[in-house]
Amino acid sequence: MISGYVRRAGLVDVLGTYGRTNVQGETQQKLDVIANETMKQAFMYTGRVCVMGTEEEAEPIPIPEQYNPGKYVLLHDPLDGSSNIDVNVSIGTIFSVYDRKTGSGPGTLEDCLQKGRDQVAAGYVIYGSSTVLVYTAGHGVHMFTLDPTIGEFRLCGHDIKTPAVGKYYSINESYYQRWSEGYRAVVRAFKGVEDSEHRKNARYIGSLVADFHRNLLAGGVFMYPADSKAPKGKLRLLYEAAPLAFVAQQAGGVASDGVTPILDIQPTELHQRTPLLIGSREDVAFVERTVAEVDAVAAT
Ligand code: AHM
Ligand code: MG
Repeated sequence: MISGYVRRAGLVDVLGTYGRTNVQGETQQKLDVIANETMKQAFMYTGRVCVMGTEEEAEPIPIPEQYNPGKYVLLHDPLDGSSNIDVNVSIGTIFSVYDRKTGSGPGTLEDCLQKGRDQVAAGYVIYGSSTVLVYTAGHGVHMFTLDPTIGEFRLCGHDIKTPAVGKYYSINESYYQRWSEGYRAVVRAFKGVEDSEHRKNARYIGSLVADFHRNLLAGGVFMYPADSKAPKGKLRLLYEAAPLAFVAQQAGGVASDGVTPILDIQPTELHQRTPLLIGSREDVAFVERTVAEVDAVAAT
């Protein structure tokens, strides 16, 4: 349903802002609101979910008793990268699933605040040149393309693995002045300023799902570090970083906040932010090592 809205966005009246801001103070696009309502309607009455948490709402949404709250917790970013909607750039839906912690009845915040390591499933849908679903339930990463002629998702990639070293680095380089010396050194190395040993091609769409998806398939590292303006980073742990970290891990990649694996961070808030470093194993290790070394020297 979300894919349908996104595909027709220029034709039906769903482009532009909604005239409201969400809990993080960001302007909501009409499609953000539509995607959020679609997710809520789709999962409210299934009997499988006990609580939902979404980027678009401040508090968790418990499934009321009369709709038979189920055993799963669903966290999602219904439409990530929504600032790209009006210019027809790929956007996506990210989801994360946990077993509930509370015994029965409507779920609570406690059910939502679990470590990424405990996810039972996670993935995303990317609305790109085709609509593709990528998910893991802890047994590899699988990819399906929506075939619009039959309205079904068809398997197009089984047990996907990401290269250990990638072709691409992805970061919003306009924040260079705000980064620590460590991240500046990393980006200089990727640009081949001093030597070409670590040189890579730069790719940055500004849509996390699209940047992650490209790097998953072609190999690479996506970075959204903490900086002087966003000391905790921008991206959200529970419905952006953790689900993609689970997919990355199942594909042989890795994710951290620069120091701690994303999957080991214990959340304390629904909308908690985290720096994010995610992608090919050796590339992430190189970034972590360089940042630690250079920042340690810069601190003396
Ligand atoms: P959103 O959830 O409000 O769409 O914001 C998240 C998006 C990510 O998709 C993307 O990686 C990031 O924001 C881009 O941020 P920036 O414009 O600072 O580079
Ligand atoms: Mg988002």
